[in-house]
Amino acid sequence: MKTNPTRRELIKVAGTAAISLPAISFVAGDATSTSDQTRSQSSNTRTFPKGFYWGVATSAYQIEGAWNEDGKGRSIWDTYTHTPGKIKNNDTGDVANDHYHRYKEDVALMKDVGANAYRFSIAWPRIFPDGTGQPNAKGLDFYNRLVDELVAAGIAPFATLYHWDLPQRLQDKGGWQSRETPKAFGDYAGYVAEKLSDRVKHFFTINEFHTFVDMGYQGYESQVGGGAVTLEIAPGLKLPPADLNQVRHHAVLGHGLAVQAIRAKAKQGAKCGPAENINIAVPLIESSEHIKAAEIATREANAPYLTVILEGKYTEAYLKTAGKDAPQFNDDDVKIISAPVDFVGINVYRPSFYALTSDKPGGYREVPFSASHPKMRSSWHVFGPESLYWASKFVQSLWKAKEIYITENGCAADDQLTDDGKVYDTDRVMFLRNYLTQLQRATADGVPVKGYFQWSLMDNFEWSAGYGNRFGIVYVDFKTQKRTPKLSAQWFRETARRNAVV
Ligand code: GBH
Repeated sequence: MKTNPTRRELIKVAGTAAISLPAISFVAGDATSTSDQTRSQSSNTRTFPKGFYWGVATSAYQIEGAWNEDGKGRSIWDTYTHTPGKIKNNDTGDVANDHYHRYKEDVALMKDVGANAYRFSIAWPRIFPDGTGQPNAKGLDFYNRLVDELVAAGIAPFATLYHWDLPQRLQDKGGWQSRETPKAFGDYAGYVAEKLSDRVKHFFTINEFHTFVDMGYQGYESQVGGGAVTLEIAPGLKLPPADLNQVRHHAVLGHGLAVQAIRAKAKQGAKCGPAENINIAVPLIESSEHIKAAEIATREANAPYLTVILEGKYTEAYLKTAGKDAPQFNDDDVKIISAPVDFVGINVYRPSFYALTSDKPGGYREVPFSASHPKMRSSWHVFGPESLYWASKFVQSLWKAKEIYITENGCAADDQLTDDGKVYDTDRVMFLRNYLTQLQRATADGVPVKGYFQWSLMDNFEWSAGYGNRFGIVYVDFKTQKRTPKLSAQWFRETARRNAVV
């Protein structure tokens, strides 16, 4: 193992420090100008593979605003947030970060924080105001301008086609309960891929099947230390189990139809895959039998989503447990659902549960979180950095993914602007360092993780929590729209620049 940097490396480091960088600096002389002697020796071994993407992520409804401009149709989130009592403080995304008008400033911010990739989502009702039918040229123009700006800045655009803002017109016709919605989604996906794939080479179909279906169509109980919290999002329905399972089926069918349409319409070289908040069972004890138990548990915990997408069949246990409530489907459906993908995107925030072996059928048991298990700011946000290691590892071991992207990871914090105009989010820095250490461990094991997207570039509309839960590495004053990079932005930039955990 190398302990001292070579002269060449020192020159390289000095060289990078000399490039004039924007003003995110909290301490006089940051790590680059400190003598390398004082750097942790292990930092030499904490590097990521060459060509790794260091990205930041956002989604359309959470940042764009301009909810009724340039011919955009209504989405279910416009309806939901305009219904009093649904969102904390009755906040809405009507203006949000005003990104629709400030996208140039925001692309410059991405550059400031050292990102070389950006994951954003496209608002379906901007492109097809009614969900289907005539496209709205002005809606597409916005994404053309954004993509051009990114390319000019040397930032790779990664586009998500569905981040929950379903056209209200489709919801009126049954939304994801109807088989027409996955079809309409496929058509929309093909249209966007055709128009943007000369510049956008990575498309994610659907963001978080598990979240938008289970929280949107039934309400979801999330296990945390000492109990559970109930989570709900638009359209805020409470369907019985059979109907819920049918919605789940339509969601993965929509993904499959989108994959087919992208393959048919996109320029050569465009790649696609899902972006799922994988349910992740973490082995409480890292010995082979408990690891095996957690792997089995992870496969079952994702049965209606990633497992059927990547295996082409529902697991026996899922169908057996669902019984008469199992989804209605035919063989063609599962072929479409499991159309080969180029990569698997996973959003990882926490362990779903810890697992141990068991003699009971199935071979694993879930261990509840202790009442004092540490949490981040969000009610559901159990702290568990190893989840990032095991999520990546199991996606490879279970499904032999060729490429994996961490499409989201991050945390909310009680960020305060201090008198000196800065935000010292030490908890977020702690969170990121611990999670990324576990991701580096996965890449060192040979797991093909190609990139990491920090959620989020900047504070934004955090769904039911409104603007209270700040997830950004850039602070946003929602009265003035002023953006201020936090301490974590400086940390992220340093990590991206070194391609190593710092
Ligand atoms: C993501 O959602 C979203 O993609 C993004 O828009 C959002 O802003 C961000 O994360 C931060 O919340 O019992 O383990 O299933 C993540 C939302 C996913 C929250 C699932 C609660 C339930 C915890 N969540 N989760 S679990």
